[in-house]
Amino acid sequence: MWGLSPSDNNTQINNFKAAHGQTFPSAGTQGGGPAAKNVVIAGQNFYGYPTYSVICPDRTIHFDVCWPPTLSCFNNYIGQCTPPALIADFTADNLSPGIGETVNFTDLSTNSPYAWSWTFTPSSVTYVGGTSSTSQNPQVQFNSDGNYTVKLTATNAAGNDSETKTNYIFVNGPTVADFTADNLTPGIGQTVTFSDQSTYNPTSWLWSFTPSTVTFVEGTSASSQNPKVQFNGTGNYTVELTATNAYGTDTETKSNYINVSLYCNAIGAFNFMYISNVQLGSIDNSSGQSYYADYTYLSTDLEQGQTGVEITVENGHVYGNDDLGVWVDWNQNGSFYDAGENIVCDVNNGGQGIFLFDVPADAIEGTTVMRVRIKYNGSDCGDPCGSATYGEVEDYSINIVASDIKIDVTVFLEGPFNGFNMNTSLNNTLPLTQPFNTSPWYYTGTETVASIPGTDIVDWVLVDIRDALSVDQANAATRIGRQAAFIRNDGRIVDLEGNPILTYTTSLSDNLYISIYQRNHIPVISGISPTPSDGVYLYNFSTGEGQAFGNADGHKLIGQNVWGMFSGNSNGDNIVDDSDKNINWLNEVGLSGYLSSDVNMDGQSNNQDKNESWLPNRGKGSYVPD
Ligand SMILES: [Ca+2]
Ligand SMILES: [Ca+2]
Ligand SMILES: [Ca+2]
Ligand SMILES: [Ca+2]
Repeated sequence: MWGLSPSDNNTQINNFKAAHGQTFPSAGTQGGGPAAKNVVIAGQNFYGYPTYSVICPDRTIHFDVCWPPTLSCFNNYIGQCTPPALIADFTADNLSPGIGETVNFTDLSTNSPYAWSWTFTPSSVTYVGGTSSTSQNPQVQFNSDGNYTVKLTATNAAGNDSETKTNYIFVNGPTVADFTADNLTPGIGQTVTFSDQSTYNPTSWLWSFTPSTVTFVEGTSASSQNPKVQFNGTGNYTVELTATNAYGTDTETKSNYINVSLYCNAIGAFNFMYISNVQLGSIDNSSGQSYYADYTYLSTDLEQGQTGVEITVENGHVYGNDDLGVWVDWNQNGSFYDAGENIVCDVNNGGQGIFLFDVPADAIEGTTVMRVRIKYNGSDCGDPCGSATYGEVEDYSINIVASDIKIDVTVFLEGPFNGFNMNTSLNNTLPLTQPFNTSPWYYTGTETVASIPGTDIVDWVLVDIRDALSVDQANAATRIGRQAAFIRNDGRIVDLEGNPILTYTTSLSDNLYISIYQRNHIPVISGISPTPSDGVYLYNFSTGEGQAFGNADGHKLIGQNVWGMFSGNSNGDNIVDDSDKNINWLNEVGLSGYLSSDVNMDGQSNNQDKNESWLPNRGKGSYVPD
């Protein structure tokens, strides 16, 4: 504390204080005035009445220094005081500049410094703006990236002081690309989050995966900083990140970084709620708590398109808020995340019960995996992957088998139709192996019989089933089944044993259409799609015009309320035209046997076939979509 007698006129005192940067009140008084305040000498409060004194900051004091109290008078005494110590300090206007960017340093040292010395470690800096290492407020550019430690030594009359700020300036340079992932061994379809670890604040990113069979999810993309990625195949994926900032571009490649397995890992924990029993089809498995248990050696068959399948899960230690989730990998891609694969999702409901689900018609045939998880107290039934704090996960196998389509079809052939039923003149001459392995059918089926299953058999037929939204779309590409069968004299199509139901091992997505081929009649396709009754699609082409696509152009009224397939089509293609006569008929006319041009199927090829069957139907064509 500097002090002057307050008895001096205030102007003089204030001038003195201002000249010396003094803000404290002065102390002391002329004799007879009030006692000095806040003055302690040698540990004792000072109660004297000094006159015209100078009190130094270290509280040494000079009495009666002069009269009158003028600046020139006091200066000598003031000079005898120890000057105030300095505290060095500084700041900078940018702590993370780029290389070559100018940073302004500002001296904040106290108590009137008059000299400065700046030191940068490392020393690779350039002073600009006419400043130098001895400027009070230097302007500095940094020549390389990384951390710089800054030291200022400032000096005043009392001596000097240093302030060192370690790694005070971080200089951005060209980015160095790097990254991590939160799961290096995901299952197919499990989401992996990548985290950019590139240095020096990159501003753009480009991720690439090899193989490229990945899907960016949750709104991220190949140019996100932290993309979320699902892997669509098993095996190793190499991951590459190219990061760019204002100073450069860098690429980090991690070879075989992600190893994708067929099914993700999943596990629960703690011996509270657990799966104590699972029943599905032929599976009935009781178990204790094992956090994760692989029961994929247990399998049950489910049919494609099967509806109302019942699954029962029991919880060995029920808490009211337990959750149950069941997933089946219907498309057998190793992931439980596909649409429709979470077949049971029961939340806050004891984690057990009996549930119904449907097997998708397009579930892939063969063995797939079902995952069951019980966990505790969530707002969802859990994730098929990963760990839960409580509960258990169990895996089972499901064998998806094709569903059967059974059809019972009646159709008449114009050629052998006699007004009541069909003649069986060819029964003795029918081949024992299906006759459609030639033009135009090229059907490669191996249907063979030891003997014709009945004397009422008229001929072989070839029966397609097609799966389409409408009959006009039911082209050959929609065919889901084809087999050779026999047609009986009452029009019923029978299998190789003579049973009137044909079974196809396949499944249907849309509508079923049935098309019938015979060697020398025009093929037909069902004009409407039948619905099954007791599991059998019943269809009778003969009962009406609309029963065949094309109506009266698609088939023919051949008797009293009986519709049948056009005859005259010797070569079995889609039209009755001159080639049926000029090639097939002309080659065979006069012969007997199992003949293509014997279109009335009486065992002989002659003028009757040409004149009564071929000629009236000449120009008729098939409505079966190609
Ligand atoms: Ca269990
Ligand atoms: Ca799947
Ligand atoms: Ca023809
Ligand atoms: Ca004939």
